[in-house]
Amino acid sequence: MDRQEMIDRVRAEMPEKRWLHTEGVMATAIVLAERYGEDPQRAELAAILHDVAKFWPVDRQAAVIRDNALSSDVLDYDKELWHALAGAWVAQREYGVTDPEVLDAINYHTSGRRGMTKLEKVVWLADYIEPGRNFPGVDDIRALAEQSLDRAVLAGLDGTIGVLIARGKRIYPLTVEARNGLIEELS
Ligand code: DGI
Ligand code: FE
Ligand code: FE
Ligand code: FE
Repeated sequence: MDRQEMIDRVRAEMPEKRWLHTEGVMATAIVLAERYGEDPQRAELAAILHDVAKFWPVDRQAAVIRDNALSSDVLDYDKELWHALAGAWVAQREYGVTDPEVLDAINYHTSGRRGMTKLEKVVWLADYIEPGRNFPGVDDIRALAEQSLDRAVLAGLDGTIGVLIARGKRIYPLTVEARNGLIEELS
């Protein structure tokens, strides 16, 4: 499938507002990839597809996870986490993506995980700081992203975990592991 056909198909899966977010993630992922020595084309490919399942009914997201024996422990945690696993599966099965690192970048774009690859960090951070995001603190992380990929991802994880704690929600263990791993990498 060529790039434009993929873009047209993904765009049709979501409201226009979410497509604009995806375009922001694509552009930001390319910039970060160039800055930190990752392949911009692979970063863009993961970005195009990262939220492909975001607007599916949650039952359909859960069915993909359950029926294909993906990490089913995620079904015990917030539904916001599910579209990432469903998206990676769809990227492989319906969009013909074969690059395992691109598939992992989609799969872990919400939770993160310990020992994230550079490509995973680039996509995770691009999702967090693309120009359409405007939550408190995002400008500080945009500034950090110019200095250190690891420190910016760590700050983003701190932000997400802080919001989950403030809302009284549980934290998916891979997110805690992602944060612990980055602190170890940085020390
Ligand atoms: O799909 P997006 O909105 O672009 O962003 P995303 O895929 O990073 O989803 C982030 C949402 O997931 C964020 O609002 C917080 C929520 N969430 C719920 N539980 C967890 C979680 N995020 C992480 N990283 N870990 C969790 O345990
Ligand atoms: Fe997402
Ligand atoms: Fe995210
Ligand atoms: Fe996103």
